Amino acid sequence: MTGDRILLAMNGMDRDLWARLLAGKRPVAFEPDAADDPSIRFAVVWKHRPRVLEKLPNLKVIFSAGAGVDHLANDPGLPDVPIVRVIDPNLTQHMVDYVVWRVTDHHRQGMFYRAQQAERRWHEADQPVSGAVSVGIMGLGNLGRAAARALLAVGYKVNGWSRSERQVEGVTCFAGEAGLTPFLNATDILVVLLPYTAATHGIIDHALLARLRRDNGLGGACLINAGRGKLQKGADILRALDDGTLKEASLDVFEEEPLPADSPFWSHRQVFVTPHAAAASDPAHLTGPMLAQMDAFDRGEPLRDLVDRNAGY
Ligand code: NDP
Ligand code: OXD
Repeated sequence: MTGDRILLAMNGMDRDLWARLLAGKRPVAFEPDAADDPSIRFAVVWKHRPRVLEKLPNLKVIFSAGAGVDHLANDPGLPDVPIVRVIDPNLTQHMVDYVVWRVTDHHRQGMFYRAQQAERRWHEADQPVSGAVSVGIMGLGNLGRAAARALLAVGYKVNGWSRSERQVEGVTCFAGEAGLTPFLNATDILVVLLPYTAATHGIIDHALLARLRRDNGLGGACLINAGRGKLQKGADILRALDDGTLKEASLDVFEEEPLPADSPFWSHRQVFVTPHAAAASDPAHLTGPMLAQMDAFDRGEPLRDLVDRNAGY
């Protein structure tokens, strides 16, 4: 136990549970009680109130309580200290489970069969085998690579797209602006696992969706977005669904969350909605590694899972 306190500045997460799990090892303080507390060297944050961290005179490291760090961009006074983000096997496995579930559901015509069951209709749809379906993953990071490995194990062909050139065994990799069109042209089911940055804002628009492969054994192209809502233009997705550019979509994230009650996505028969639930941060799995990183930092060892502030992820 050290004399330092960890600041918990969280909105939309159960900070009391986080505090209970951290407090046995290091004392915690809550924002706003600890506004300019010199004993605070570490802050664990999720959608924190802007300008609270800049008041901490001895802050050394910010820990994002999630894998995505776009929530930090809302703070114009973010101190210039290292930012550690979540890379956690439990969260990764949840995302892999979600992606495999949604890909196999679109592939095996889940929406068609659920609608048919409601009408008590007995008709067998054409069904390509997984090896005849290409899944394209936008974002070949920690989550995208894990999802790719699982999809390959099921039997799908897998394409991947990233900012820099990547090599992932079994995956046909594309990179950058030049790689985007060939990546999309070779993809039947698009899985979006990108971070939200200035460069990815609104990237999932009608023009991008129009480049997916529609002439396939599935009867059209499908979209799965579990990255961030602001990666997509919702109105373009609706237009793409209505004009046949897209066959179906599974959306876990939305431009506005919670999804407003009057959003057309709720009742669209080609859309499957989940409430940003693909892979939640579980403090029971995350606090141990965070505390271990704090101990390592105190011993002068390098931090892991650091955010590149220039790239924004
Ligand atoms: P990583 O940082 O490990 O990977 C990000 C990937 O996206 C990298 O491959 C990166 O390319 C690529 N990328 C970033 N910017 C661009 C760009 N402009 N053009 C092309 N590729 C780009 O992130 P994770 O895999 O850990 O997480 C991805 C996102 O998933 C998170 O940022 C978060 O938004 C979301 N998420 C959603 C959850 C949910 O419940 N819905 C839960 C957890 C995370 P390169 O390899 O070249 O760096
Ligand atoms: C995350 C999330 O970024 O839950 O971890 O969205």
